[in-house]
Formats: sequence, C-alpha cells, structure tokens
Amino acid sequence: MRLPPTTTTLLISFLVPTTSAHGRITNITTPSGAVYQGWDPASTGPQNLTAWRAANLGNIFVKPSQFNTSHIACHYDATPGALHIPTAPGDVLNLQWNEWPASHKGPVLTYLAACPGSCAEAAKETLAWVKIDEVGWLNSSGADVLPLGGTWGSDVLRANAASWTVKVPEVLGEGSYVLRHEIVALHVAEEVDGAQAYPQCVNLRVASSAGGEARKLEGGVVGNKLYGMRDKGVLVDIHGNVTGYENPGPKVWEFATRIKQPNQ
Ligand SMILES: [Cu+2]
Repeated sequence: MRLPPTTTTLLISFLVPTTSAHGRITNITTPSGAVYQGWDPASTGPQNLTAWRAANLGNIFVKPSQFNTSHIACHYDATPGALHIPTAPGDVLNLQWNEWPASHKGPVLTYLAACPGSCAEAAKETLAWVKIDEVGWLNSSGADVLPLGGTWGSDVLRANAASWTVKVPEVLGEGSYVLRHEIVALHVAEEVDGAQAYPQCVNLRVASSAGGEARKLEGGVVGNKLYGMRDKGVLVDIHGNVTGYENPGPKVWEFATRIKQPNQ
C-alpha cells in the first residue's frame, strides 16, 4: 500500500488500515447457485480449483514496469487452474472479492481469452485477451470527500459488498476460456510506475449456445501488449478535478453483453 504524496496523505493514513490486504476473489457463483472457490494464497497443499494460482495474490500488485511481462496476464508467476467452471452464453457470473480498500480507486476490467484446448494447459504468454466489460471513472460525486477522486468502478464494487457481476457474452462460441478480472488502482498513478494492477484469472467451459449465431473471440491482445507505462489510463492524476478518464487496454468487444452493476 502506497499513499499519494499530497497534503491528504496524513489524513488518508488514518482512514486506511495499513495491515490490510488489498483483496482477492474468494469465490465465483454461477446462475445455478454453484460456488467455485478463488485461490487462497494462505492455504497450503494441492488445490484443485478453476482459479489460477499466483504469487501472493492480493497482497502485491503488478507494476507498470512489469506490464511488458507475462506477469500482467494473471498476476505474478501465475499457473492455470486445473478445473473449469461450467457455464453458458448469457450466464451472469458473480465475482466475490473479500475486500477492497476505499483509497485504491480505479477501473474494474474484465477480459476473456480462448484456450486452444483445456485452459489447464494454457500458456499465459500466448492467451489473447478480449475485453468484455469495463467501468472506470463514473462521475465527480464525492470528489471533495476523502479519499479524493470521485466515483470509480472500484467504488461500485465496494458498494456491492466487494462483488462484481459479468455476463458471458450471449453470442460466445462453445469452448474453454480464461476469464481475467482486474482492478487497476490509481491512488499513486500520477507517478511513473505508480499504478497498481490486480489481475486474477479463472477457467470457464462455455457450453454451446442455443442461438446458432456463435462467434469466435477476435482481436485479442496478449498480456504483455495490453498496457503501456505511459498510457493515458495508467499514468494519470486522479487527485485533482477529474472530468474524464480513458480506460486502459483495448476497446470492449463489439459482441460483448455488458450489464450494469447494482448501485452503478
Ligand atoms: Cu496499497
């Protein structure tokens, strides 16, 4: 946890418990009510999960100077989950985080990448990510209240008890996919290498759609090409009077089926 080098630093430091972890996905729920565990870095022993494991997930972040490495795909030293969540086009998945600090404002981004076979054998270096959802800066509501910066995707997530919903695109073709869900915290993003990416991955097995208009994911971007250190949405000062924001990464897929979050 790093705090912005502004006059508000002292005040913010009273509001943010410094011993707190940053947060991670604890479980994913499907419309049938099935619950799939996220990866818990604190637990030991073999874990047969749909979630990818990574080094110290949640307590550390991927820095912009690492955006040109494969670490940005699914967090540091990530390895694929062994299992897949059975799902279908049009399903709304609920991603439950354990917590997220109020100070860590920024966009909430979700991507999919197709696996050539089972995602359990996927190579993170070659997965091509297609953005299916993004919520960045929303408005200046609360901009004069600590922590400064107005209302962001991360605030919506917090307003929903640290949960996020994402819809499997209604036209998505049958197959195995990695879902990549990420918060980019911008509280020190005015410094070069100050933004903090918190990506997490989970495997999906998408059943065939009834409609027969199934589409392949196209135009994906490999992880180390997703973001640059000086992208507008990465090197940005959110402590002033924010009037707009350009989300990092590619445009949302034209065939994605975006849904509004509660409290958005
Ligand atoms: Cu932090």
